[in-house]
Amino acid sequence: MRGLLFLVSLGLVAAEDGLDGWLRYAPVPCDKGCHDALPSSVVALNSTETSPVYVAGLELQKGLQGIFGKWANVGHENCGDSSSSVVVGTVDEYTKACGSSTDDEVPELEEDGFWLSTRGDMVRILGQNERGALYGAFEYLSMLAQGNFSRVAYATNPHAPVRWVNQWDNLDGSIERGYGGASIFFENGVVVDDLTRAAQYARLLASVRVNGVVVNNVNANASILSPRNIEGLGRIADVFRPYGVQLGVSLNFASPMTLGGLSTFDPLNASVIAWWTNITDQIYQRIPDMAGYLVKADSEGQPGPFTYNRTLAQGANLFAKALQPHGGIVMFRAFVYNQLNESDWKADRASAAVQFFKDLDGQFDENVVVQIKYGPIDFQVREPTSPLFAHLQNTSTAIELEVTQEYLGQQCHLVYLPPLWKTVLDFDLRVDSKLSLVRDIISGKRFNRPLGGWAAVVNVGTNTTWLGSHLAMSNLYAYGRLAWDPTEDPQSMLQDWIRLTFGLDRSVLDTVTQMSMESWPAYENYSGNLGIQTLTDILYTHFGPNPASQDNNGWGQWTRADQKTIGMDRTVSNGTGFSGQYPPEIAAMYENIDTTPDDLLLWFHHVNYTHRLHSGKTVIQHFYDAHYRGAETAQTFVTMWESLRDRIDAERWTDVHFRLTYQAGHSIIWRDAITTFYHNLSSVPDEADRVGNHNHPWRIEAESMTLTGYKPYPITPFETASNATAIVTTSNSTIGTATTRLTQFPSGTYDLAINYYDLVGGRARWEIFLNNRLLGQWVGNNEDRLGHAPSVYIDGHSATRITFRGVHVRRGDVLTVVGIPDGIEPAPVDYVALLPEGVVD
Ligand code: GCW
Repeated sequence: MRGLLFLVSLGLVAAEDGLDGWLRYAPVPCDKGCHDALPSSVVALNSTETSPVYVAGLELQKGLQGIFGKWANVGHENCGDSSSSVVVGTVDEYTKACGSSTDDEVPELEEDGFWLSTRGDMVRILGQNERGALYGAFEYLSMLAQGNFSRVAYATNPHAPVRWVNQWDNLDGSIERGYGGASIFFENGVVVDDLTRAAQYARLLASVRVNGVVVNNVNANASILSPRNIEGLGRIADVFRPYGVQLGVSLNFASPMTLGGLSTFDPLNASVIAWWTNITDQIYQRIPDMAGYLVKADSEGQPGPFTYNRTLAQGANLFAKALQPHGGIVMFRAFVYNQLNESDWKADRASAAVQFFKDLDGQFDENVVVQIKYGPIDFQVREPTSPLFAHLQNTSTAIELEVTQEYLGQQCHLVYLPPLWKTVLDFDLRVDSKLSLVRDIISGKRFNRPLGGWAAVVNVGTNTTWLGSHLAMSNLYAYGRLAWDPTEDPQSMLQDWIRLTFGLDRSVLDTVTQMSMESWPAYENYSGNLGIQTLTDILYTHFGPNPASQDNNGWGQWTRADQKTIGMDRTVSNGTGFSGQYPPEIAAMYENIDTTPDDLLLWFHHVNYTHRLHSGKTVIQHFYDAHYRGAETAQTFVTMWESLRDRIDAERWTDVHFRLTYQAGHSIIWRDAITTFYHNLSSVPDEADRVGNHNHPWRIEAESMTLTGYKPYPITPFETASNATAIVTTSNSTIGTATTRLTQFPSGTYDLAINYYDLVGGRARWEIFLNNRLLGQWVGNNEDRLGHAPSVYIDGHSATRITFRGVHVRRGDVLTVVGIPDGIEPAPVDYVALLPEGVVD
């Protein structure tokens, strides 16, 4: 019985459903010597249960128990036993309780900073404030959980004061661009009763030193400020507070009118000012430590000061003044742009942020932070650094990143993001010809600003994996780490995360490292290359391929691709002039095609498909090759993961395996769609003869099979089906059969891949037979398992692949696919591929 209890307490029998993220405290080998050296008691120098120091004490207890099976009592009264205790508290609390000054040991700490010492008898974790002490406790536990027993003594301080996350949660419980289930905060217009998940989220965030969460969507509903919802927000803040996490609120600019019943929301109107002052005071009455507001104004249909011919600065300062007495800040989004006309060669959405904000520099109140997306358009797979960072020298700024993979595979593709983020954070804008790294601008260092920092759109949901995918959590983890110290190395942060998430096994470490580090380049390769942007459907889901959707609309995410040429001319000399928004050295680099790096060529220049890159390849051949290479890399993720089968618990292994298999299939859909599209448009042949001419010797097009109850169906966009055609059942209640005799394939063992479409609005079934023997069957239920934005169409979002491995086939065997439609899903099939081992079709 004791043994069982011990196992339970170790967490060995706990479900590995992802809920604890990287805070699992899984057992680590520790011999007797190691065990004896561990602290046997914890002293948390604050006895108030809601204080972060108290929480740190409990966390240390839980960690020691989980990692080593060692029970440590937590005391609060005195300085503890000088030997074998771990003491956690603020520097002040420590000095008081322990009667000793820390002056000669602990350097001056900045807000939220901490000092950790495992030297000497006692482990000491001292924060500049309570939050810092909690961060230190998590740091110590992270070392132990990774089997790191080294003796250390160091102080660490944050890169910037603002280290927030944004949630785009709607009050009805849905989440805009969220792929991990429903909101953990809201439901039916109000805050949920049970805030357990909110507290668990705060715990995860605190462990990576995130100090603020804006809980509702920037496309804000004014009723977030109803009395009932203010009370609800108060309850959320109450569960955040013990973790040192502050709550922020997104506002709807028109609230005084829509919620308050005023006849105006003019930011200079006295009644409007009074309304905001009053509501802000009410919030602070309930939430004295509220972090502040986040505002999206005059953007994508959101109301703002332009309605009254007021400036964005006047709009921002309205909130700044209401918050100022309470110490709150306004995060004011720079994502402001208008719809444009593509027939205007000089029109450019990328120029909008600088155009709107440049002249406002210096007009924002001191507690305003302008929150700037990393690139000038919108979270694409590659963008140049937003030039706005160079223009706001008398305004505090923050960078906005996306942990949620809106344009990057929506957590159904593995994409480890820090290497992408680093392209911007480490970018030197050369303001006044001086070193001007973006990371030094947002920290306030470069322009001597008192505020600044970080925001990441995260969008966790009720799924136990938080983001919808276990592997995607490395992005949340690394975001927090980078916001604390942007000089951290993406790979070493990743490896900490791997050890904490999957344990210390060397092959797990090496394999997940390799997959993750290869994942962003692979995704860029099979989505959009050379700075052309993610070639996804921008009008609908932002998920699967649809390059044509970029152009011929007002959204300004144009490629300007025609039969001969592609790319946006953003030069000053002949284009939109966007390159001239950078400081001179950078502007000159991008203005000149010879000095523009290949990976941003099509962002800045409009060229022939046959233009030669620095690499020596033509643009179009680069497209072809990159897409084949990217999809090939994605296939290897599956085999790499399979090598870890016995090294990872079945629950997480199976879940991740399903997603990686899906990604491998979808990467081929991406590859084929994009290469086919540009081959069709440009008519430039692929030097390797893969693209066009339906050159897929291992495929059998479904429409070429003998069909009963199935009919050929042309697909839009055409490039999202092999040969532009799939088959669908002749009605929603007719069972379809597609049959073929395998005369063209030599006898042997094959992987049998079937490309089909899985729409929302139905769970069709498919069965596959070889000579009347059932080989396999599946259900079109990805909508229950994947979480990406769904599609009701047969297109690049719903296109998917299933593979049956190791199928023995003799020449002349008969292959039959049976499709049983359901709802609106007419059991669509694109093609079947018989793949000899190692062949990617
Ligand atoms: O990228 C776009 C998203 C919108 C989002 C907007 C924004 C919240 O597609 O869903 O709206 O950006 O950042 O405001």
